Amino acid sequence: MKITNIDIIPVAFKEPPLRNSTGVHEEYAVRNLVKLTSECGAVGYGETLGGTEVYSGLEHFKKVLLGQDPANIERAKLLMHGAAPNVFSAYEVAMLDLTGKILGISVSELLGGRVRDEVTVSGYLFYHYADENYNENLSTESMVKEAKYWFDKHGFTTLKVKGGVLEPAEEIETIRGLRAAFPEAKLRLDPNQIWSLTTAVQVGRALADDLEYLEDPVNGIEGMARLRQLIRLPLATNMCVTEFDHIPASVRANAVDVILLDHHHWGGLWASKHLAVICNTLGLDVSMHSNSHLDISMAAMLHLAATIPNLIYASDTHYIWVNESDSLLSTGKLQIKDGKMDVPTSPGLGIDIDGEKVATLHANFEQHPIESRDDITEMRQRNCSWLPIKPRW
Ligand code: GKR
Ligand code: MG
Repeated sequence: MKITNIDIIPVAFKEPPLRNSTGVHEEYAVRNLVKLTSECGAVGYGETLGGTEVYSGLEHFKKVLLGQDPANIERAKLLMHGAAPNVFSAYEVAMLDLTGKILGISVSELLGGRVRDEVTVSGYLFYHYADENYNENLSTESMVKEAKYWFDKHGFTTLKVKGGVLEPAEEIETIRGLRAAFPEAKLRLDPNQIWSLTTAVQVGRALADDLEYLEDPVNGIEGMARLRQLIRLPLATNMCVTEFDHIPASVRANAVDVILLDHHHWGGLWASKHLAVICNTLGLDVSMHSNSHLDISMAAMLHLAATIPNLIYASDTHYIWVNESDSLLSTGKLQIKDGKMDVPTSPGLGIDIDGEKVATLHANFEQHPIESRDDITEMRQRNCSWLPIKPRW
């Protein structure tokens, strides 16, 4: 088995103007797709972050992977020494997809087998401005209303609010509104490190009985460690522990309870599985992080989640914000029912990529060749006095 051709395909898809503590999402989100072809004509896909830096990294490592065996991930990792984790992960997913298709087994089977056939996902709620599909949602009232819409559509049992957008007192009200509207739901709040320690203590104490965990309320391992001594809510992170080298310091400082896996950022599916084992050994919990993504990443996330026994939390995904018309799949978007997604079972990632849809999203990219995501500049188009102040409150 040999990789005989590699295509790197930048794509762009529409997103609503979702708010976060940094600013607002641009009209288009970008991703880089990897398409590997083997000597027998089989094809495997990977997906990773968009932007020119990642694109150049993917292009750079083409030459070392051409002619290699897609089943030999460890060898590829050595040959790609120095590759950014988000570059390696795209190749790794594509190699697993390709190998699975050639062998007739799924990626989750290649990763050791499924411990679950469906994955619980959280309903990822954002405050946002209005666009052609959504009314403005910048208050507790509109957030609860929109949560009801998503709940009716997908039956989520866990809701995550992207916070750090409104005054902290208003975000406390939002969580209380969601708690009243969804008494059974598990709730999370993630203000992306925008609060001071004092604010985080106030919010953490006010919501002590309402949240399953508080995600990245304050900056850094030290900040999280100090906060952890002052509130009783579990603390989760995808911002202060983002590399294997961060784990010892965070454990010594007793900084976090939950580390969010993300195969794009941690260097692939296998690396994420290793992280889950390390967390288990250290008595830490794992959950799954998400950023704007398309169907290939969704499928990879499902296969990964299916193989991690200690992944007891619902996995985050931005997938609900992808328009049906932007799905890359011939069958349309993967479904979320009762807050769960089926893990695809056919060979490889188990999804059927429609080449014409890929071409359409690539054409979108050519019209909107975004070099790197910039929520701050986008926010300044709406509010020229906006500055990326941290902490803001
Ligand atoms: O999409 O605005 C966003 C999120 O804030 C994303 O960029 C984060 O990476 O959702 C993510 C998180 O911090 O959990
Ligand atoms: Mg987060």
